[in-house]
Amino acid sequence: MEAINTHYRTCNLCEAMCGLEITYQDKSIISIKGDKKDALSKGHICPKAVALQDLYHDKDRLKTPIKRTENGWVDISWEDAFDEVAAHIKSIQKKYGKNAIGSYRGNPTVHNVGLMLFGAPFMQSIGSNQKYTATSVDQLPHHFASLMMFGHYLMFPIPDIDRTDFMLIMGGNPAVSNGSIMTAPDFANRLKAIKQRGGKVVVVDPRFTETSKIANKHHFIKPGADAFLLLALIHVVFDKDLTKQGHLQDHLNSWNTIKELVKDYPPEKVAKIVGIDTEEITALALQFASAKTAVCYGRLGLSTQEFGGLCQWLVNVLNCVTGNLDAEGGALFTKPAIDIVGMSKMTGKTGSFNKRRSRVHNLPEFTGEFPVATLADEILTSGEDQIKMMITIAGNPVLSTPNGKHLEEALESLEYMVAIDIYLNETTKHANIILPTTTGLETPLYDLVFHQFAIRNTAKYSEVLFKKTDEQRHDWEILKALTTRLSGQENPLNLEQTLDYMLQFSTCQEPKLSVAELKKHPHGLDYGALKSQLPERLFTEDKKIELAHPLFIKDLERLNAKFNQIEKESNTSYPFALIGRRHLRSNNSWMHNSERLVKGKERCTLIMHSNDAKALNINEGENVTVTSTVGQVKLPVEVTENIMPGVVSIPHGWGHHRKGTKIAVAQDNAGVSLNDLTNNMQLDVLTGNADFSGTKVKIEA
Ligand SMILES: Nc1nc2c(c(=O)[nH]1)N[C@H]1C(S)=C(S)[C@@H](COP(=O)(O)OP(=O)(O)OC[C@H]3O[C@@H](n4cnc5c(=O)[nH]c(N)nc54)[C@H](O)[C@@H]3O)O[C@H]1N2
Ligand SMILES: Nc1nc2c(c(=O)[nH]1)N[C@H]1C(S)=C(S)[C@@H](COP(=O)(O)OP(=O)(O)OC[C@H]3O[C@@H](n4cnc5c(=O)[nH]c(N)nc54)[C@H](O)[C@@H]3O)O[C@H]1N2
Ligand code: SF4
Ligand SMILES: [Mo]
Repeated sequence: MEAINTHYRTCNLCEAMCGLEITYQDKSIISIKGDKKDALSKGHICPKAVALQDLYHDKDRLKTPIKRTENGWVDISWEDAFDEVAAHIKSIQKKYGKNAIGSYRGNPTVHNVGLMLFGAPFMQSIGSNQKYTATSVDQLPHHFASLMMFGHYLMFPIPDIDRTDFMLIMGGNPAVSNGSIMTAPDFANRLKAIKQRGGKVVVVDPRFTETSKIANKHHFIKPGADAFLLLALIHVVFDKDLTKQGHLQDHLNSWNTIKELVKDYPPEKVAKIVGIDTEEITALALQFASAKTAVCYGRLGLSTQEFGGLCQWLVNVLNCVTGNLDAEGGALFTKPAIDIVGMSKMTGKTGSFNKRRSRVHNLPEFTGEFPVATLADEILTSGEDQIKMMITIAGNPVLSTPNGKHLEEALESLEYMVAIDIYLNETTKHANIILPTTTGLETPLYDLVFHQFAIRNTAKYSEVLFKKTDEQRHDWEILKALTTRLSGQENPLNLEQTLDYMLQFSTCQEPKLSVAELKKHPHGLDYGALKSQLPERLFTEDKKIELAHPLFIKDLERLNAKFNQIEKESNTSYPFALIGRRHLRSNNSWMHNSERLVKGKERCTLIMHSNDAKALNINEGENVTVTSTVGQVKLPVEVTENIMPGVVSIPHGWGHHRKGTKIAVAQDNAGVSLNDLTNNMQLDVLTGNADFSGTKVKIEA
């Protein structure tokens, strides 16, 4: 027996970047606790971190490549697997053209430094423009707004939560999700601290969420109506002369255009559609604009709706016209040690929109990718550039993208599919070859992305805790091996060397950092709170913020048409609006194989308001059928007052009943998939992002 050791690392499961203190002996974990000395998280963790050990010990996890044959899955050596995959990519491209290879990269990609650094060259070596990621079922509207307003798709304004006096949270539930596009571990206590220093927290959400419970005030809102509310809030700010330009006054384009545009949206006009009284909307705007500092934070529920692009634009506009953009206590831009945004000054990669359109549904490209809404049809529709082979990397789109059943059908029709993943699950079971990777405790970590979205500038490198076995491969090793075979050139650098290169290349920290230096600081390095950086940081040509890009102005026509349509509409065949929800012990679709996390009360339930339940004669715990235009599921009901009447909620990421997977615990706790009800053709036409907030459904006992 070895002695008991302590290891410090960052949790890779969500965006909060919590520091962990792990005690272990040999290959057994004794405890996983929050690292009190961590530069950012100061000891906070959630139950998922403890389950990192389950992931490490999970018997269902794949460790070596498997290949599908007529007699089922068989083992295959790494070298044979790499050769076979590369040969298929080449032969399919020879037969059908470069674009016949489609790819989908999922959420854990951004939590995995190996996938981040070796993914781009791999994609380049394939050279197909049929690229898809989870971005278009998530934060695409944020990128869109940043590109149009600040000239860079990654320039996200981050709420200065620790110094603000007023926080308006729309479409986010950070008390459960632990925050997103805002790395702020221990969100709940940071919100409580706002109240303790005399400030205010207001939540706008169709559900009275866990975050709402902490807030001073919660407003129910009808799903999809946020753009109207934001326009009305900005209307009041202008109408009552509460605008503030501050240090940005010479750097704002289209101020008068915004002022004119919002005249059309007084609170009394939108109140009914939004579901919030005129007086309440006006009061909210007045409180926001007159607070010493304030910040509006709009997250997933605002992005994944019909007007996601407009919403994220208007959130930025509200912050800007009240003097809270690039200002302490408002929303600030970051400058991390590896500054991907800053590096674009040299690489020129600032994002792109509409450089080409997708083949089947004519949807716009964004920064090299197409909306995943169209993926299934790009596989199923014949013609030039039809996808014949798919590569999925760290993604489970069968459960995580709208109309999953349609995608299942598409994946089955492929000539060939490869999955780089840790499980044989709902998506990877369609592959011909699965290339399994190390994960969690077996991998090193430097959060390239989440340092860029964090409320403080910090830097931290986590070393491997448990060395992988000789037969395992890291994600980056797999990508590198395939890239070499495709390009004919071997990249001489390994992961650590590549990271070192980036630390040297990045411009911010003096003296320059290195991996060796970071290793000396296992709790991370703190470079302090965010600071004002505008106008210097802007990537727009004229170094000004574009407050009213023509694309947004044009999209208001679509919003206005919606206004007139809702006025007339009475959709009786599908009377309920379906929204999603997250749970502290889930992580999208893939942590349900941990007994520790799934045990206890069933969580894949339909939440429904008691008045609605009564009207339909439905009792707590009863099974109901939920039907949308694309599918049907059956699940138990939870009756509550904590959701807006007319709105129902099902968590996403479940539906593990599908046959042919190897995730036994998840299968025993299968639930149903929300995305068997959502419609892939329901999207934000402006950005191409999926719209699954407010899917129309009917409910039967
Ligand atoms: N209706 C509805 N749909 C949603 C959402 C919603 O709120 N409602 N949320 C959306 C959001 S925000 C997101 S981000 C997407 C997520 O969409 P996806 O990324 O497609 O789905 P995940 O469930 O995160 O699947 C992650 C996959 O990566 C694998 N994996 C885990 N760790 C590693 C690793 O280290 N290496 C490799 N190679 N593989 C790994 C897992 O086994 C799993 O197959 O879902 C979206 N879908
Ligand atoms: N425990 C846990 N943590 C996670 C994840 C997880 O699966 N589990 N996933 C991670 C990922 S990938 C992401 S992107 C983040 C997401 O983090 P958040 O953005 O906090 O996402 P959600 O918790 O889904 O919160 C979205 C909220 O929007 C509300 N909503 C739905 N429709 C509307 C609408 O039309 N208007 C308004 N105003 N609100 C609406 C929902 O009721 C919900 O409360 O969480 C991350 N953290
Ligand atoms: S909040 Fe996120 S980063 Fe922190 S321990 Fe939980 S899953 Fe890990
Ligand atoms: Mo996400």
